[in-house]
Amino acid sequence: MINLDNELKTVKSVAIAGHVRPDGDCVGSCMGLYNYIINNYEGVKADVYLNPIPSALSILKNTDKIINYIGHDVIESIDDFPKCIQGSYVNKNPYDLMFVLDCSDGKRLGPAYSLFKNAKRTICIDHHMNNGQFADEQYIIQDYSSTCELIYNIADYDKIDKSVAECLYTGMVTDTGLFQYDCTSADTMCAAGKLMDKGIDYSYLVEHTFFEKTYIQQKVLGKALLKSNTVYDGKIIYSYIDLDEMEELGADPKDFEGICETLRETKGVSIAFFMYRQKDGYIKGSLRGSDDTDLSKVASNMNGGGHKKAAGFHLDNIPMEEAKELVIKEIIKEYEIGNN
Ligand SMILES: [Mn+2]
Repeated sequence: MINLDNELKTVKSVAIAGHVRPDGDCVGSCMGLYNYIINNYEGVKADVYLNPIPSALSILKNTDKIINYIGHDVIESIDDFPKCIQGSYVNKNPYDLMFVLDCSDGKRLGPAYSLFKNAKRTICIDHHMNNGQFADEQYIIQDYSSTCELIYNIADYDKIDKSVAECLYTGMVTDTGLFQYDCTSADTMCAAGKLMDKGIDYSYLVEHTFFEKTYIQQKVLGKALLKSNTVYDGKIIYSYIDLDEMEELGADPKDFEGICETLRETKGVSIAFFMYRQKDGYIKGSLRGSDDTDLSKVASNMNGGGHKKAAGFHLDNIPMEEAKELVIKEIIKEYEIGNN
């Protein structure tokens, strides 16, 4: 296990990054670690690099300090990195240490992969099943609740202040579906309780980072529910939104968060999937399950990955009808392995 304080004692510059299209656990772990460092290690210069974050998460302290990069494609060379940065500041000097958080594969860093390749030493902290162990040092526990819980484990409790606790708590809430999914352990609950002891306003955090939706998000959800269908004896439910519908509703991909979870809550359903078409024509989808079907395997057969009960996939520019048939076939294949 990594000792955070031993790592931080010997370095002067630290970069922190997570996966592209960051979610609550990704932002929570990056900002939790960032606030931990700047609160406790005066001599260390820390920078966080992420894609623009969901606006609800901007209530977390110092998210305005994030260096935003645009785009999701991998950049290999540090010389090519500055062009995807908003604003002017890019440190091209290699960082002494880079933390890669909530990220199963270096390439999932997208443009920040160039920082990773440039860094003197790299540490990956993650809980994805298919983590490729690509950094110099790893702290990976598969199917653990969240990267935030792993950060909590390696941090010194006395050095965690309220701002760090808010970040870590938010990430744990996100990845456990408010302590509901079975990645939630007794240790998770103990960690959450100890974070509450730091004086965080957990009701406010949960309301604004977990439940709150914009009006457009509500309308998209309504559309997706109305359009949904069930197959395989009602065990599989799916829905999708194509580009013309997105335009009609004024929606973009960040408005689709949570739709798949809501579909899965349907009585009798074991597995839900939701798909939408990206501007480039490619299809992006998410999978949520509640039985023994390994959805990370379903997703990895379709250019994706994730966890057993929550995963994501990518398909080519094909008609939605065709995509739907393909995904159903892949799910049923894995359903029969997992549930027999
Ligand atoms: Mn996570």
